[in-house]
Amino acid sequence: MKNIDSIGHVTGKSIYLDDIPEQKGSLHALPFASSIARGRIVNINFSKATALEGVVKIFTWKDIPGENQIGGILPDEPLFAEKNVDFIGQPIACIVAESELIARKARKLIEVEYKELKPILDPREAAKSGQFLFPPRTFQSGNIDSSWKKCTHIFEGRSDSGGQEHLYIETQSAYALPMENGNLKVHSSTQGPTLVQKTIAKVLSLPMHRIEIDVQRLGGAFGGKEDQATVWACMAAIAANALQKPVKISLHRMDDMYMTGKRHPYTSDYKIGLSEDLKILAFEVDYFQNGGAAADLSPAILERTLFHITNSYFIPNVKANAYSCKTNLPPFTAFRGFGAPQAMFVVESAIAYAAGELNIPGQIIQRKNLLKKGDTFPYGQKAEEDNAEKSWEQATKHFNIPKLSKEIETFNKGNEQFKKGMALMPICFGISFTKTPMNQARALVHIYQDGSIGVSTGAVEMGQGVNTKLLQVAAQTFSVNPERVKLETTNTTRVANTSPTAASSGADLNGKALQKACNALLERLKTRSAKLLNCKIDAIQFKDETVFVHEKASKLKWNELIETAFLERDQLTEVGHYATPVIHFDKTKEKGHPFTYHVYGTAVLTVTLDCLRGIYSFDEVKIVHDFGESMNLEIDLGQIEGAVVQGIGWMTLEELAWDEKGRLLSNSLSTYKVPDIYAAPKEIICIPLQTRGPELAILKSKAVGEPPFMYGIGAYFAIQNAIKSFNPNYQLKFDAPFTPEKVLMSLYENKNDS
Ligand code: LUZ
Ligand code: MOS
Repeated sequence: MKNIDSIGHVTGKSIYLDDIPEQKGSLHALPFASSIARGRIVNINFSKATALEGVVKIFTWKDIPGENQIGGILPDEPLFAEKNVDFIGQPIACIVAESELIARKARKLIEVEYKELKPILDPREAAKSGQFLFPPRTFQSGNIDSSWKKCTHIFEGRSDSGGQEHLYIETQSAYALPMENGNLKVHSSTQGPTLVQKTIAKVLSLPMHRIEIDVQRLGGAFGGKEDQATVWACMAAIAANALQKPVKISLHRMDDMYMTGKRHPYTSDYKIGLSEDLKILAFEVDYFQNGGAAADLSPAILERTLFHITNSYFIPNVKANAYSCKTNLPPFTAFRGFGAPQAMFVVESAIAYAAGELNIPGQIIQRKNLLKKGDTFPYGQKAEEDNAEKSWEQATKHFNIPKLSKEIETFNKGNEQFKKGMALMPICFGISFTKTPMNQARALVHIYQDGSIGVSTGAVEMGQGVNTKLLQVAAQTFSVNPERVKLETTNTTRVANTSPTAASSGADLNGKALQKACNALLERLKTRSAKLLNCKIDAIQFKDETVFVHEKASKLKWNELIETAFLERDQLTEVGHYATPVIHFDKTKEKGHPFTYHVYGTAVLTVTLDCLRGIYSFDEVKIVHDFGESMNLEIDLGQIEGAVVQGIGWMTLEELAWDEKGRLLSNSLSTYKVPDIYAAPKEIICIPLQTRGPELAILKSKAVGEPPFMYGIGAYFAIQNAIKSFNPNYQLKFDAPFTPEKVLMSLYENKNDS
């Protein structure tokens, strides 16, 4: 089954927010933001801007009818700054004009006088002065203090990873339309329609039922539109409500880049202890998350970091403290992996450091410590599968890693200027929102009189192919031609109280709800069929648009059955509600069973370094991945390829830079480098691990959105291994991204034979 959007996308016919035809009289909104990172607004003068012809109104916090508060988890984030500003890019006002161009001209005419304070940008500095966004959390298992005595080898170090710009192709956008009786309809490029609805209701002081959110599809999101689509939708809604005119906002790329939050940079201290035979006995870590100026999703992200302390390893004694540090940068937010990649980079750093000190390949320590079925994670859940070891073993065999290692060794012996490096990267990622109540979804299914089917769910299509998977679920459950099924827009009046499409769980949660709705309809149709065919209900089956009785095809076809059922006044509409069973978590003990299941896999990455220039290219990424039983391998492989390239980008090229005033320097695509086709690995091969998928995954097909991102972490260690073979005096460092500049410096640090 091909992605149902492929043709629309390549022909340019797919509708994104900015393609929605504008109503006559539509106005355009443009945010005006703080140009200092920390301080007080002493005076603002809007008079020149307001006087410009075509400017309709400039909105500030004073124009908010309800609460000036948009914090999703903690109420610490105003929509518009009142007296104080906490980051460059923080909205102060919103200019509404007859065109975007006029709004831009007006923006230049706003005069602000600030009283500036020195910003805090560094999370360690924030931690020293006790600047946290919320209290720290600690996860513990075993007994860390007594375990150090049992260790033969103990190593300590530091590991840092940088942030990451989402760079969704479609920037943040919303289009708000006033409806009759003071109601509002808002098109929003959001992963979380209900969050947008709820927050607009709050800032307008209206009940939620007056606000309708509609989402056709997003041009990418990657977590950047889980919470942070709300800001812009609120601005459009406030203006549309006040002016009773349609108002559109669509951020310019450079505004989007400097105003919105990104992946959290982390800086961490670790201590790792190993036995004589290289079992990791103890692991202790302090994570300092750079949270930015407001909490946003940081509490949930910090929690997911703590759920991934040990990646796919079993470590009996663990202690981890996690701090979310308040800094004067835009609130950092969800990004594919949601804090887990940051944790995994730390444990992989610790293993690489130990291996370096012991002068052995990192793979030996990695292999010895892989999780087995029945092993307990630090948070109390037990591993239910052996897929960490299985994927490692299959990767070793399929890709002949011993031979690959030899080839690399030979290559490196014969080459002065070019060196190759290899790394293995196992992953283990927990599937479910870590906040248990979010693991629910609903679906609404109509069968029309002619036998065609309309499906609404809470899932948002953002290029990941969730609509195709949902269409498959409906078509398969009814056993009808997929062409009979249409996926409707995601709309809060059809499916209410949605969780954001996030945490890799859009297809699982919404697919299960959809299955339930379809099955309820099927039961009714079986009853009708049994009456028509004069047989027992149990004898009825549906196959290929035909009603079967005792495994034999009857004359009754799907569309005739539906037509008759309608004339007999059968109910042809159903809703399905799904709440994931099994999961629970006790925050007072930091123990429980938070995940429905885990996704595993092993990647091997190889890189070639140009040791004269410090540049590199990835030769191949070869993966054995645990899909469960993939319901759509093409879509899943698309997710793998995209995630691997994005993960490699995070580890290598993508470097955020701010100056000491907190100004984003990497504020455009000329200064912020994302992987292009040349930076992508020359080859990505992915072999499905032979497993039976879990019942709790939709059609036993495991969630695939985030886990493969973390294969990219191996890129760092592959580069590091190549550097080691060029410069034996290189001191191991764990400070991602490993940009060509850093690689070049590492190649020649303390190099005495050149
Ligand atoms: N979003 C969220 C997520 O709200 N909770 C989560 O656990 C999560 N995990 C991954 C990505 N987004
Ligand atoms: Mo996400 S990081 O919005 O699944």
